[in-house]
Amino acid sequence: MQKFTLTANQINNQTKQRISQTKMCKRVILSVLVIVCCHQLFYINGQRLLLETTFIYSFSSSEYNTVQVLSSAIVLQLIPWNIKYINADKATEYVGKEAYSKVQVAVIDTGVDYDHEEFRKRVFYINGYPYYYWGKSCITWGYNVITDEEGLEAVEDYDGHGTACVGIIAALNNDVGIIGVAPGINVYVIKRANEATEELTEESLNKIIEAIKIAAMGPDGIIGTDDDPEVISMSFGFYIDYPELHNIIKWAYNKGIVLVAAAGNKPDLGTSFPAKYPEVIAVGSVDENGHPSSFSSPGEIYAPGENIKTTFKGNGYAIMEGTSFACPHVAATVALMIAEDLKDKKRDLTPKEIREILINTAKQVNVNGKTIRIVDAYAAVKAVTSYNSNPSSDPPIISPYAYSLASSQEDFYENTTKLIVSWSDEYIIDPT
Ligand SMILES: [Ca+2]
Ligand SMILES: [Ca+2]
Ligand SMILES: [Ca+2]
Ligand SMILES: [Ca+2]
Repeated sequence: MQKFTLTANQINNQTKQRISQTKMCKRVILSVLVIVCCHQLFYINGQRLLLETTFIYSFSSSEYNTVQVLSSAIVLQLIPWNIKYINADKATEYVGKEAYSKVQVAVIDTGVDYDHEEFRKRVFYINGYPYYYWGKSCITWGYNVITDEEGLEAVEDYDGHGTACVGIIAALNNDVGIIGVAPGINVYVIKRANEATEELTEESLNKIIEAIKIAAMGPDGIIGTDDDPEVISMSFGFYIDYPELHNIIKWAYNKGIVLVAAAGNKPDLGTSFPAKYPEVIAVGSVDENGHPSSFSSPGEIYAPGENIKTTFKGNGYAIMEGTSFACPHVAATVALMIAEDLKDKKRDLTPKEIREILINTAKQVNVNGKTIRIVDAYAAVKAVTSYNSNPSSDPPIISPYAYSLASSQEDFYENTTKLIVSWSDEYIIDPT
Protein backbone atom coordinates (compact mmCIF):
# COMPACT_ATOMS: atom_id res chain seq x y z
CA MET A 1 0.00 0.00 0.00
CA GLN A 2 1.04 3.56 -0.50
CA LYS A 3 2.59 5.90 1.99
CA PHE A 4 1.38 9.43 2.28
CA THR A 5 3.00 12.57 3.50
CA LEU A 6 0.92 14.96 5.51
CA THR A 7 0.19 18.13 3.62
CA ALA A 8 -0.14 20.71 6.33
CA ASN A 9 1.81 23.62 4.87
CA GLN A 10 -1.33 25.51 4.17
CA ILE A 11 -2.17 25.77 7.84
CA ASN A 12 1.22 27.08 9.00
CA ASN A 13 0.21 30.68 8.72
CA GLN A 14 -2.97 30.02 10.63
CA THR A 15 -0.91 28.22 13.26
CA LYS A 16 1.30 31.23 13.78
CA GLN A 17 -1.77 33.38 14.09
CA ARG A 18 -3.20 30.95 16.61
CA ILE A 19 -0.02 31.02 18.73
CA SER A 20 -0.31 34.78 19.13
CA GLN A 21 -4.03 34.42 19.84
CA THR A 22 -3.24 31.88 22.55
CA LYS A 23 -0.84 34.23 24.30
CA MET A 24 -3.62 36.77 24.49
CA CYS A 25 -5.98 34.02 25.40
CA LYS A 26 -4.00 33.07 28.52
CA ARG A 27 -4.43 36.59 29.83
CA VAL A 28 -8.16 36.45 29.24
CA ILE A 29 -8.37 33.07 30.97
CA LEU A 30 -7.11 34.55 34.23
CA SER A 31 -9.98 36.94 34.22
CA VAL A 32 -12.65 34.33 33.53
CA LEU A 33 -11.21 31.51 35.60
CA VAL A 34 -13.85 31.74 38.26
CA ILE A 35 -16.63 31.37 35.75
CA VAL A 36 -15.31 28.38 33.91
CA CYS A 37 -13.14 26.44 36.37
CA CYS A 38 -16.07 24.18 37.07
CA HIS A 39 -15.58 22.82 33.59
CA GLN A 40 -12.45 21.04 34.81
CA LEU A 41 -9.36 21.63 32.81
CA PHE A 42 -7.97 24.39 30.65
CA TYR A 43 -6.21 23.01 27.74
CA ILE A 44 -4.07 25.76 26.36
CA ASN A 45 -0.75 24.12 25.75
CA GLY A 46 1.89 25.75 23.55
CA GLN A 47 3.34 22.43 22.50
CA ARG A 48 0.12 21.28 21.02
CA LEU A 49 0.24 24.11 18.59
CA LEU A 50 3.04 22.36 16.76
CA LEU A 51 1.95 20.00 14.10
CA GLU A 52 4.18 16.98 14.43
CA THR A 53 4.03 13.95 12.28
CA THR A 54 5.89 10.82 13.11
CA PHE A 55 5.90 7.81 10.93
CA ILE A 56 5.59 4.96 13.34
CA TYR A 57 4.53 1.90 11.48
CA SER A 58 2.67 0.53 8.58
CA PHE A 59 0.87 -2.80 8.59
CA SER A 60 2.22 -4.18 5.36
CA SER A 61 0.97 -7.66 6.04
CA SER A 62 -2.41 -6.58 7.23
CA GLU A 63 -5.54 -5.68 5.38
CA TYR A 64 -5.66 -2.12 6.55
CA ASN A 65 -2.96 0.45 6.69
CA THR A 66 -2.09 2.91 9.36
CA VAL A 67 -0.11 4.98 6.98
CA GLN A 68 1.02 7.52 9.50
CA VAL A 69 0.44 7.99 13.15
CA LEU A 70 0.45 11.62 14.12
CA SER A 71 2.19 12.00 17.44
CA SER A 72 0.29 15.06 18.54
CA ALA A 73 -3.01 16.66 17.80
CA ILE A 74 -3.53 18.70 14.72
CA VAL A 75 -4.48 21.71 16.77
CA LEU A 76 -6.24 23.64 14.14
CA GLN A 77 -9.17 21.48 13.35
CA LEU A 78 -9.19 20.18 9.84
CA ILE A 79 -12.32 19.19 8.04
CA PRO A 80 -10.95 16.10 6.32
CA TRP A 81 -11.51 15.71 2.57
CA ASN A 82 -13.71 12.68 3.12
CA ILE A 83 -16.18 14.59 5.28
CA LYS A 84 -16.58 17.31 2.66
CA TYR A 85 -16.63 14.80 -0.17
CA ILE A 86 -19.79 13.11 1.10
CA ASN A 87 -21.32 16.45 2.16
CA ALA A 88 -21.45 15.29 5.77
CA ASP A 89 -20.91 18.81 7.12
CA LYS A 90 -23.97 20.05 5.22
CA ALA A 91 -25.97 17.00 6.29
CA THR A 92 -25.30 17.47 10.02
CA GLU A 93 -26.15 21.14 9.79
CA TYR A 94 -29.38 20.22 8.03
CA VAL A 95 -30.43 17.51 10.51
CA GLY A 96 -29.15 19.36 13.59
CA LYS A 97 -27.39 18.07 16.69
CA GLU A 98 -30.57 17.98 18.74
CA ALA A 99 -32.20 15.56 16.32
CA TYR A 100 -29.21 13.30 15.83
CA SER A 101 -28.52 13.14 19.57
CA LYS A 102 -31.60 10.94 19.77
CA VAL A 103 -30.11 8.08 17.78
CA GLN A 104 -27.27 5.67 18.47
CA VAL A 105 -24.68 4.00 16.28
CA ALA A 106 -23.16 0.68 17.39
CA VAL A 107 -19.64 -0.12 16.25
CA ILE A 108 -18.41 -3.72 16.47
CA ASP A 109 -14.62 -3.57 16.41
CA THR A 110 -11.45 -3.65 18.55
CA GLY A 111 -12.85 -1.19 21.10
CA VAL A 112 -12.25 2.52 21.35
CA ASP A 113 -10.10 5.11 23.09
CA TYR A 114 -13.19 6.50 24.82
CA ASP A 115 -11.06 9.12 26.60
CA HIS A 116 -9.74 10.56 23.33
CA GLU A 117 -10.00 14.33 23.10
CA GLU A 118 -12.13 13.92 19.99
CA PHE A 119 -14.83 12.21 22.02
CA ARG A 120 -14.60 14.34 25.16
CA LYS A 121 -12.96 17.70 24.69
CA ARG A 122 -15.39 20.51 24.11
CA VAL A 123 -14.78 24.09 23.08
CA PHE A 124 -16.66 27.29 23.64
CA TYR A 125 -15.76 30.83 22.72
CA ILE A 126 -15.67 34.06 24.64
CA ASN A 127 -14.96 37.11 22.51
CA GLY A 128 -13.72 34.85 19.79
CA TYR A 129 -11.21 33.02 22.00
CA PRO A 130 -11.49 29.28 22.45
CA TYR A 131 -11.80 27.68 25.90
CA TYR A 132 -11.65 23.96 26.33
CA TYR A 133 -13.02 21.56 28.89
CA TRP A 134 -13.32 17.81 29.12
CA GLY A 135 -16.93 16.74 29.07
CA LYS A 136 -18.60 13.35 28.98
CA SER A 137 -17.48 11.02 26.21
CA CYS A 138 -19.87 10.64 23.30
CA ILE A 139 -19.13 6.92 23.60
CA THR A 140 -22.13 6.22 25.77
CA TRP A 141 -21.89 2.47 26.19
CA GLY A 142 -19.32 -0.27 25.86
CA TYR A 143 -19.53 -4.03 25.98
CA ASN A 144 -16.68 -6.48 25.64
CA VAL A 145 -17.85 -9.85 24.32
CA ILE A 146 -14.45 -11.47 24.95
CA THR A 147 -14.63 -10.87 28.69
CA ASP A 148 -18.40 -10.33 28.98
CA GLU A 149 -17.76 -7.04 30.73
CA GLU A 150 -19.78 -3.90 30.38
CA GLY A 151 -18.56 -0.31 30.57
CA LEU A 152 -16.17 2.01 28.79
CA GLU A 153 -13.05 0.65 30.52
CA ALA A 154 -13.99 -2.79 29.24
CA VAL A 155 -13.69 -1.67 25.62
CA GLU A 156 -10.29 0.03 25.71
CA ASP A 157 -8.72 -0.22 22.25
CA TYR A 158 -5.23 -1.80 22.10
CA ASP A 159 -5.21 -1.96 18.32
CA GLY A 160 -6.37 1.43 17.03
CA HIS A 161 -8.68 0.09 14.33
CA GLY A 162 -11.85 0.62 16.35
CA THR A 163 -10.83 4.11 17.47
CA ALA A 164 -10.20 5.04 13.84
CA CYS A 165 -13.67 3.85 12.81
CA VAL A 166 -15.40 5.64 15.68
CA GLY A 167 -13.57 8.91 14.87
CA ILE A 168 -14.95 8.85 11.34
CA ILE A 169 -18.45 8.58 12.79
CA ALA A 170 -18.32 10.87 15.79
CA ALA A 171 -15.16 13.02 16.19
CA LEU A 172 -16.26 16.27 17.78
CA ASN A 173 -16.41 19.68 16.17
CA ASN A 174 -14.23 21.07 18.97
CA ASP A 175 -11.47 23.11 17.37
CA VAL A 176 -8.93 20.28 17.56
CA GLY A 177 -8.03 17.42 15.26
CA ILE A 178 -10.64 16.45 12.73
CA ILE A 179 -14.41 16.10 12.61
CA GLY A 180 -16.51 13.02 12.03
CA VAL A 181 -19.57 12.56 9.84
CA ALA A 182 -21.92 13.25 12.78
CA PRO A 183 -19.81 15.01 15.44
CA GLY A 184 -20.67 13.91 18.97
CA ILE A 185 -23.34 11.38 18.00
CA ASN A 186 -23.95 8.63 20.61
CA VAL A 187 -21.78 5.65 19.89
CA TYR A 188 -21.98 2.20 21.43
CA VAL A 189 -18.81 0.20 21.14
CA ILE A 190 -18.97 -3.57 21.19
CA LYS A 191 -15.51 -5.03 21.40
CA ARG A 192 -15.25 -8.26 19.46
CA ALA A 193 -11.46 -8.78 19.61
CA ASN A 194 -8.25 -7.25 20.92
CA GLU A 195 -6.68 -7.19 17.49
CA ALA A 196 -8.34 -6.42 14.22
CA THR A 197 -6.73 -9.36 12.46
CA GLU A 198 -7.76 -12.60 14.05
CA GLU A 199 -7.89 -16.23 13.15
CA LEU A 200 -11.38 -17.18 12.07
CA THR A 201 -12.44 -19.94 14.41
CA GLU A 202 -15.79 -21.10 15.67
CA GLU A 203 -15.03 -19.13 18.82
CA SER A 204 -14.23 -15.88 17.05
CA LEU A 205 -17.32 -16.24 14.87
CA ASN A 206 -19.44 -16.84 17.94
CA LYS A 207 -18.00 -13.66 19.44
CA ILE A 208 -19.15 -11.77 16.36
CA ILE A 209 -22.62 -13.30 16.58
CA GLU A 210 -22.75 -12.42 20.26
CA ALA A 211 -21.54 -8.89 19.48
CA ILE A 212 -24.35 -8.31 16.97
CA LYS A 213 -26.93 -9.61 19.43
CA ILE A 214 -25.62 -7.50 22.34
CA ALA A 215 -25.28 -4.43 20.10
CA ALA A 216 -28.82 -4.72 18.77
CA MET A 217 -30.38 -4.87 22.23
CA GLY A 218 -28.50 -1.83 23.52
CA PRO A 219 -27.62 -1.10 27.17
CA ASP A 220 -30.95 -2.26 28.60
CA GLY A 221 -30.47 -5.74 27.11
CA ILE A 222 -33.96 -5.69 25.62
CA ILE A 223 -34.67 -5.56 21.91
CA GLY A 224 -37.27 -3.11 20.62
CA THR A 225 -36.63 -0.27 23.08
CA ASP A 226 -35.44 3.30 22.46
CA ASP A 227 -31.88 2.54 23.48
CA ASP A 228 -31.44 0.06 20.63
CA PRO A 229 -28.97 1.43 18.09
CA GLU A 230 -30.48 2.52 14.79
CA VAL A 231 -27.48 1.22 12.88
CA ILE A 232 -24.64 -1.27 13.39
CA SER A 233 -21.27 -0.66 11.70
CA MET A 234 -19.10 -3.69 10.98
CA SER A 235 -15.61 -3.11 9.62
CA PHE A 236 -14.51 -6.72 9.30
CA GLY A 237 -15.07 -9.59 6.94
CA PHE A 238 -14.19 -13.08 5.81
CA TYR A 239 -15.00 -15.45 2.99
CA ILE A 240 -17.24 -17.94 4.66
CA ASP A 241 -21.00 -18.02 4.68
CA TYR A 242 -21.95 -18.88 8.22
CA PRO A 243 -25.69 -19.58 8.63
CA GLU A 244 -25.80 -18.70 12.32
CA LEU A 245 -24.23 -15.34 11.57
CA HIS A 246 -26.77 -14.79 8.82
CA ASN A 247 -29.58 -15.70 11.22
CA ILE A 248 -28.58 -13.10 13.79
CA ILE A 249 -28.23 -10.50 11.02
CA LYS A 250 -31.72 -11.30 9.76
CA TRP A 251 -33.03 -11.01 13.32
CA ALA A 252 -31.50 -7.53 13.81
CA TYR A 253 -32.63 -6.42 10.36
CA ASN A 254 -36.19 -7.50 11.08
CA LYS A 255 -36.10 -5.43 14.26
CA GLY A 256 -35.52 -2.33 12.11
CA ILE A 257 -31.78 -2.02 12.64
CA VAL A 258 -29.73 -1.03 9.59
CA LEU A 259 -26.60 -3.15 9.17
CA VAL A 260 -23.61 -1.75 7.34
CA ALA A 261 -20.35 -3.59 6.63
CA ALA A 262 -17.08 -3.08 4.81
CA ALA A 263 -17.04 -4.79 1.41
CA GLY A 264 -13.55 -6.18 2.04
CA ASN A 265 -10.05 -5.54 0.75
CA LYS A 266 -9.73 -8.51 -1.58
CA PRO A 267 -11.20 -7.46 -4.91
CA ASP A 268 -10.18 -10.78 -6.47
CA LEU A 269 -12.28 -12.67 -3.97
CA GLY A 270 -15.32 -10.45 -4.23
CA THR A 271 -17.35 -9.03 -1.39
CA SER A 272 -16.72 -10.57 2.02
CA PHE A 273 -19.25 -11.66 4.62
CA PRO A 274 -21.11 -10.21 6.46
CA ALA A 275 -21.25 -7.39 3.83
CA LYS A 276 -22.42 -9.88 1.25
CA TYR A 277 -25.58 -10.90 3.08
CA PRO A 278 -28.61 -9.31 1.38
CA GLU A 279 -29.65 -7.58 4.63
CA VAL A 280 -26.32 -5.79 4.96
CA ILE A 281 -25.21 -2.66 3.08
CA ALA A 282 -21.83 -3.44 1.49
CA VAL A 283 -19.51 -0.43 1.40
CA GLY A 284 -16.58 -0.19 -0.99
CA SER A 285 -13.78 2.37 -0.93
CA VAL A 286 -13.05 5.29 -3.25
CA ASP A 287 -10.17 7.76 -3.42
CA GLU A 288 -10.29 11.56 -3.60
CA ASN A 289 -11.20 11.42 -7.30
CA GLY A 290 -14.16 9.14 -6.73
CA HIS A 291 -12.34 6.19 -8.24
CA PRO A 292 -12.72 2.80 -6.60
CA SER A 293 -9.62 1.97 -4.56
CA SER A 294 -7.43 -0.70 -6.07
CA PHE A 295 -7.75 -2.71 -2.86
CA SER A 296 -11.55 -2.46 -2.60
CA SER A 297 -13.86 -5.41 -3.03
CA PRO A 298 -17.07 -4.50 -4.87
CA GLY A 299 -19.60 -2.55 -2.84
CA GLU A 300 -23.18 -1.63 -3.61
CA ILE A 301 -22.31 1.84 -2.38
CA TYR A 302 -18.91 3.52 -1.96
CA ALA A 303 -17.40 5.98 0.48
CA PRO A 304 -13.92 7.43 1.04
CA GLY A 305 -11.42 4.81 2.21
CA GLU A 306 -8.01 6.27 1.31
CA ASN A 307 -6.00 9.00 2.97
CA ILE A 308 -8.49 9.16 5.84
CA LYS A 309 -7.28 11.31 8.72
CA THR A 310 -8.97 10.04 11.84
CA THR A 311 -8.51 9.30 15.54
CA PHE A 312 -6.18 6.58 16.79
CA LYS A 313 -5.51 4.85 20.13
CA GLY A 314 -3.61 6.77 22.81
CA ASN A 315 -5.33 10.09 22.09
CA GLY A 316 -3.65 9.99 18.70
CA TYR A 317 -4.45 10.58 15.07
CA ALA A 318 -3.61 8.49 12.05
CA ILE A 319 -4.08 8.32 8.32
CA MET A 320 -5.85 5.11 7.42
CA GLU A 321 -6.90 3.23 4.33
CA GLY A 322 -9.16 0.27 3.68
CA THR A 323 -12.86 -0.42 3.21
CA SER A 324 -13.00 -0.56 7.03
CA PHE A 325 -12.84 3.20 6.97
CA ALA A 326 -15.37 3.61 4.16
CA CYS A 327 -18.00 1.65 6.13
CA PRO A 328 -18.37 4.11 9.07
CA HIS A 329 -19.14 6.96 6.64
CA VAL A 330 -22.24 5.10 5.49
CA ALA A 331 -23.20 3.95 9.00
CA ALA A 332 -23.12 7.54 10.27
CA THR A 333 -25.06 8.76 7.24
CA VAL A 334 -27.75 6.19 7.98
CA ALA A 335 -27.92 7.45 11.57
CA LEU A 336 -28.47 10.99 10.28
CA MET A 337 -31.19 9.77 7.94
CA ILE A 338 -33.02 8.01 10.76
CA ALA A 339 -32.62 11.10 12.99
CA GLU A 340 -34.29 13.08 10.21
CA ASP A 341 -37.04 10.45 9.90
CA LEU A 342 -37.67 10.68 13.67
CA LYS A 343 -38.20 14.46 13.61
CA ASP A 344 -41.94 13.87 13.16
CA LYS A 345 -41.74 11.47 16.18
CA LYS A 346 -42.47 8.58 13.90
CA ARG A 347 -40.04 6.11 12.41
CA ASP A 348 -41.39 5.58 8.93
CA LEU A 349 -38.49 4.09 7.07
CA THR A 350 -37.60 0.42 7.19
CA PRO A 351 -33.97 -0.67 6.70
CA LYS A 352 -34.87 -1.58 3.11
CA GLU A 353 -36.27 1.90 2.44
CA ILE A 354 -33.29 3.59 4.09
CA ARG A 355 -31.04 1.60 1.82
CA GLU A 356 -33.04 2.52 -1.27
CA ILE A 357 -32.86 6.21 -0.47
CA LEU A 358 -29.16 5.94 0.32
CA ILE A 359 -28.40 4.33 -3.02
CA ASN A 360 -30.83 6.49 -4.95
CA THR A 361 -29.36 9.73 -3.73
CA ALA A 362 -25.74 8.63 -4.09
CA LYS A 363 -23.44 10.39 -6.55
CA GLN A 364 -23.07 8.38 -9.71
CA VAL A 365 -19.56 8.19 -11.04
CA ASN A 366 -18.60 6.44 -14.24
CA VAL A 367 -15.31 4.66 -14.09
CA ASN A 368 -14.13 2.62 -17.08
CA GLY A 369 -17.67 2.18 -18.35
CA LYS A 370 -19.03 1.07 -14.98
CA THR A 371 -21.20 3.23 -12.77
CA ILE A 372 -20.52 3.24 -9.07
CA ARG A 373 -22.51 5.09 -6.41
CA ILE A 374 -20.82 7.19 -3.75
CA VAL A 375 -22.74 8.12 -0.62
CA ASP A 376 -24.01 11.72 -0.47
CA ALA A 377 -25.09 12.36 3.13
CA TYR A 378 -26.73 15.70 2.37
CA ALA A 379 -28.81 14.40 -0.54
CA ALA A 380 -29.79 11.38 1.57
CA VAL A 381 -31.09 13.34 4.55
CA LYS A 382 -32.98 15.80 2.33
CA ALA A 383 -34.68 12.89 0.60
CA VAL A 384 -35.82 11.62 4.01
CA THR A 385 -37.47 15.00 4.67
CA SER A 386 -39.54 14.71 1.52
CA TYR A 387 -40.60 11.28 2.64
CA ASN A 388 -41.53 12.55 6.13
CA SER A 389 -43.87 15.08 4.56
CA ASN A 390 -45.49 12.48 2.35
CA PRO A 391 -45.27 9.13 4.10
CA SER A 392 -48.15 7.66 2.13
CA SER A 393 -45.94 7.14 -0.87
CA ASP A 394 -44.73 3.61 -0.68
CA PRO A 395 -41.97 2.81 -1.33
CA PRO A 396 -40.07 6.10 -0.95
CA ILE A 397 -38.57 6.15 -4.36
CA ILE A 398 -36.99 9.20 -5.87
CA SER A 399 -35.56 7.97 -9.12
CA PRO A 400 -36.30 5.00 -11.31
CA TYR A 401 -33.09 3.37 -10.15
CA ALA A 402 -34.60 2.03 -6.97
CA TYR A 403 -37.27 0.15 -8.90
CA SER A 404 -34.54 -2.00 -10.31
CA LEU A 405 -32.69 -2.23 -7.04
CA ALA A 406 -33.99 -5.64 -6.06
CA SER A 407 -32.86 -7.29 -9.25
CA SER A 408 -29.59 -5.42 -9.40
CA GLN A 409 -28.88 -6.47 -5.85
CA GLU A 410 -29.30 -10.08 -6.86
CA ASP A 411 -26.86 -9.51 -9.70
CA PHE A 412 -24.56 -7.80 -7.28
CA TYR A 413 -24.48 -10.75 -4.95
CA GLU A 414 -24.09 -13.26 -7.75
CA ASN A 415 -21.36 -11.35 -9.48
CA THR A 416 -19.36 -10.69 -6.40
CA THR A 417 -19.45 -14.20 -5.02
CA LYS A 418 -16.34 -16.25 -5.36
CA LEU A 419 -16.37 -18.59 -2.46
CA ILE A 420 -13.57 -20.84 -3.59
CA VAL A 421 -10.58 -19.31 -1.92
CA SER A 422 -7.51 -20.63 -0.22
CA TRP A 423 -8.01 -21.90 3.30
CA SER A 424 -5.72 -19.29 4.71
CA ASP A 425 -7.86 -16.56 3.21
CA GLU A 426 -11.07 -18.13 4.38
CA TYR A 427 -9.90 -18.52 7.90
CA ILE A 428 -8.81 -15.03 8.65
CA ILE A 429 -11.07 -12.30 9.93
CA ASP A 430 -9.89 -9.34 7.93
CA PRO A 431 -9.80 -5.98 9.56
CA THR A 432 -11.19 -4.32 6.51
CA1 LIG B 1 -12.42 17.81 16.32
CA1 LIG C 1 -32.80 -1.98 24.07
CA1 LIG D 1 -32.29 4.21 19.47
CA1 LIG E 1 -40.88 10.03 10.21
